[in-house]
Amino acid sequence: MGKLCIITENASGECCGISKQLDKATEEIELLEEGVEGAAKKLEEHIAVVLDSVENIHDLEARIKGLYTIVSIHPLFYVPSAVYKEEKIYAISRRDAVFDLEKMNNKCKEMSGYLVEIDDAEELKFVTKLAILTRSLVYIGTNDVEEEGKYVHYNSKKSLPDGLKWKAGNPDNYGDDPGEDCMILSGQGLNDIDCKRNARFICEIPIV
Ligand SMILES: [Ca+2]
Ligand SMILES: [Ca+2]
Repeated sequence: MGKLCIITENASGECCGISKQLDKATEEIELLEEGVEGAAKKLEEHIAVVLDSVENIHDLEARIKGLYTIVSIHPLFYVPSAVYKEEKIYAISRRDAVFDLEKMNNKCKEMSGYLVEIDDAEELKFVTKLAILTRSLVYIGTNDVEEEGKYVHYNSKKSLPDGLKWKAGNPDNYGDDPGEDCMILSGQGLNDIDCKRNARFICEIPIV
C-alpha cells in the first residue's frame, strides 16, 4: 500500500493529494472568473449597442416628426402617414394643376424634397398605392424630354431602373411630336404621358 499524501509536498516540491486538487480548483476558479469577466464585458458592449439603437430610433422619430410638421403647414401638400423603410416620406399635392417639371420640383424643394424617384419595384408599388387614393392623375419626375426613350429622374438625372412594371402597351410616346415625355403612376404600372396635363404630383423627402 502506497504512502497517503494529504497536504504536503513530495521530495521534488510538487504538491500531491488534496493540495494538488486545491491548486487545480483554484486554477479553474481563475479561469471561470476570466470567463465571467469576458462575458460581462461582452454584455456591456451589447448594452451599449442597444442604447445606441434606442438613441437612433429617437433621433429618427424626431426627424420624421419634424418633416411631418414642415409638410403639414405647406398649403399645397398633404403627407400620407406611411413612412417608407425609415428612409423617406412622400408628400402629394392637394389639387390638380398644370404640370411643369421644374416648377413642381421646386415646390418639392420647399420641403427639402424633390419629385419622386422610383428606385425599384417595391417603391413603385408603395408610391402607386398612395397615388391611386387621390383618384387623380399623379406625375412623378421621371421623363424622356432630353432623349426619346431614355427615362431619367428629373432631380438626380439618374436613369429609371430597368424591370419596372409599365401599363400594357406603354411607353408608347403617343400623339404628335414631342409625344409623351413625362410619366404618371397607375394601378396597371407606369405610363408615359404628355408633360402639361392637369394633375397632381408626388414629392419624395429623405428622412436623413
Ligand atoms: Ca417620350
Ligand atoms: Ca403612354
